[in-house]
Amino acid sequence: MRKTISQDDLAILGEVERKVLWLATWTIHYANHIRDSTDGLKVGGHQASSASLVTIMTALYFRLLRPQDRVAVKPHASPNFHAIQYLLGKQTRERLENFRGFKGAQSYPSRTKDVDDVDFSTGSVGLGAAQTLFSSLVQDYVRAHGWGLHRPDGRMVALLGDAELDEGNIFECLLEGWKQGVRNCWWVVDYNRQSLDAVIREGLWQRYEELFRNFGWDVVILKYGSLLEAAFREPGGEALRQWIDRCPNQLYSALVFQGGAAWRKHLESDIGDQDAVSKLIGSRSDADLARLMTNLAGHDLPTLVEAFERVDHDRPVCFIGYTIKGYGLPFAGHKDNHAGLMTTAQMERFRQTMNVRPGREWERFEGLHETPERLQRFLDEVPFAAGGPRRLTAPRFATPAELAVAVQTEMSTQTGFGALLNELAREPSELVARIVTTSPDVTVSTNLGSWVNRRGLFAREASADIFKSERIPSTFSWEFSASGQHIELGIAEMNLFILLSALGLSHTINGERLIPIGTLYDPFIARGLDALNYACYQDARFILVATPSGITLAPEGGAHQSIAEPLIGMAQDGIAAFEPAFVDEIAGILAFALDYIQKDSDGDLSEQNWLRDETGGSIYLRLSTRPIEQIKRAMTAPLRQAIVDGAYWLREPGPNCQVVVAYAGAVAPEAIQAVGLMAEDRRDVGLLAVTSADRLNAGWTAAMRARERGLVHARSHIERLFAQLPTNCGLVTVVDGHPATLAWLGSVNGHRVRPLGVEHFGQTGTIADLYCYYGIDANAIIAAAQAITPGAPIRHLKAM
Ligand SMILES: Cc1ncc(C[n+]2csc(CCOP(=O)(O)OP(=O)(O)O)c2C)c(N)n1
Ligand SMILES: [Mg+2]
Repeated sequence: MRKTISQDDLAILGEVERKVLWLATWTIHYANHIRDSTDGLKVGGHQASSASLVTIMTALYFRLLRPQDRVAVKPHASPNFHAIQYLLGKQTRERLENFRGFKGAQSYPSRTKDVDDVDFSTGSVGLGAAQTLFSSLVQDYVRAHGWGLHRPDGRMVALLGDAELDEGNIFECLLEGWKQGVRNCWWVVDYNRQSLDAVIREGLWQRYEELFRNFGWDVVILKYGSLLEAAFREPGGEALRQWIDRCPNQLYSALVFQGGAAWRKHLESDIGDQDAVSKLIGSRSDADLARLMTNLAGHDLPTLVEAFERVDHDRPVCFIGYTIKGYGLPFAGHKDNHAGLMTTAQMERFRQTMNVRPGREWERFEGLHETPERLQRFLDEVPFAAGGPRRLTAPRFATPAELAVAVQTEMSTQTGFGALLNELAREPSELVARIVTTSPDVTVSTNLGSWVNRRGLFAREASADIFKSERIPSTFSWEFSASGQHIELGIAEMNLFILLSALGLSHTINGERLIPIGTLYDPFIARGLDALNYACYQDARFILVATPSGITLAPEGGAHQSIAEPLIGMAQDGIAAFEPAFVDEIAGILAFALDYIQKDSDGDLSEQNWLRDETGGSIYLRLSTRPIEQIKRAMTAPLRQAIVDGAYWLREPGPNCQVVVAYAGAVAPEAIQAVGLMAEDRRDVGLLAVTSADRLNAGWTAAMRARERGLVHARSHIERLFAQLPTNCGLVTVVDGHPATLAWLGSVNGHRVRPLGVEHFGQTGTIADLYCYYGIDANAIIAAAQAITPGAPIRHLKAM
């Protein structure tokens, strides 16, 4: 084996490895057995899962990684990460003591909730790995555009559990990565052959190897440690190697758990009749034999360092590192160890083997052989920590207060969005240069075509549109270049969201801000929902445009109708959802969005900024393909503000108002029509245009909380809008989505409410057919109004 690490360095790295194992294990133990926990719930933690990655993480963090590298750490290895940062002076003892507690070190590494410079959050398995892949692509995007070239290329590294590879999004991103020419991406698989429930199938490493090679990755199998390799060179060593190679995962795990005597018994009965083997085994004590047999490469520093340092190319690499779950701990290898916690007695024994004196558990150099000075010097020189804070910043780009768009008599919100982007594409501003659009194979059908025609598709290597060079007429130019501003994805919504997550963190990861806009069909938000949630959790910033939506896409297919998405928009933390009806509204919302996504979110959200107007977030626009008659009006500043705040009166209710119709989105014509028809039979009817049920609702709940806490004058936008409504007036709400989206409006001032919306789906038909069938047409609105308000029958109800 090529020696790349001196004995001295190895010795000190070994000390650090012991320390990481101790601190991570102790952190979990402390939270469960020592810290006061009054609610009776086990704090939990995963000592076995964490221990599995200690050696690999030691080799990476204390030797291989550079400041420009970025890492997604397997969720249950979070204690290792925090321990490493503690050793490097980036994590506090208080937070470690408060592991899994309120404001303590997080159960899974968290960009937003941890303070010790987590690069990428993890938790939902599979997503962190995909994040590293897309972050490599984004790094290439940024550099290809000539930005951030003063910084060296970073490697995006994922530390994955082997069972994470069961997640479908892993395969989706591998294929996309292959298409986009991913590089500078390393995945290190913690191949402990155990998942949560049990020991995993035999021979998975071969499947993995073929899979990764198929997608153009280099694969490095790290199986045996240096002790085992040396033993294989002894007489009888080859037989030992064959025995291990044939040993089923379950048996191997069981023997790891049982220890030296069990290894001896099995080896002797299987291959002990060979003289040489018998000597090889016999010359070792039980403890030595156990140490030898568990010396897998994933626990062997020289092997790991050598393998990592040998990589001399930028192609993606998958390392499959054989490990033992719970390595170094009493439940190592036991199939039930996933959530197992060491008992106090076990911890006491472990403390003794680690040379840690009681009361000195948090001391960084306690129990190590090297002098504190030497250890400190080593830590001070760790390359990974040499770069200062890992969280970069980037200036914000000025945004226009207004966006230009030519509003036609009839337009859909989707065409309006396309027209707005087309106008933006003409602008030579720095802001527009930073816009990057992306779509999972629905670029044209979501109206991004003209933007792409002007700004081009991105690829590191240029390729021409052959249809164009062959002079075949086509509406769209499909030319790729390094300066293109659209990233075309295959049809995988998971990939869309993780790419948005990577693009939307570029300011903090690459120090170069991007303005990401992603489009997809509204129902397929559900397909990538966990990835969307993940992107929001990391505080990635992007604009999501979902179109078409609801049953309004009528003939296009019942299967594509979305019902729950407006509720997702309201409930999803970190994203402000809008459902406009008119194109001038989108112009206002988009101008707001371009600014909102650039705002800094340092610090906690307070009651005052629950709308995140100070801290910003991402944006979700739910649009439709239904052309509707546009309102000719001058956009004023107060109207624009009301649109952004979530609602405005399209028809102001009079002092004796009996009915208010509140609508959102594509059903505007039905609401307008119903209000017109009711006007003769109900007094002072009001028509409320809701542009964001999400912001309207968030403002309302925030104002209530504020008042409960003593800010008696706090008023939300919806409370101000409803302030003059008589208490006996009825409220009909209507949306092409689940009725609960607007039903809460009745609670604002205790008005009687009849929420209309869609609760079932799946029929094709014309818009009129479907609105009638599902009860969101003008007639349904009138019927609802009649049912909840006193007075004579509304004549038009019968007429319709
Ligand atoms: C999407 C998702 N589903 C389920 C879980 C619950 N879960 C956490 S870890 C785990 C299995 C871990 O196995 P592996 O990846 O091999 O990690 P190990 O602990 O063995 O290192 C599961 C099912 C999760 N975190 N995320
Ligand atoms: Mg595993």
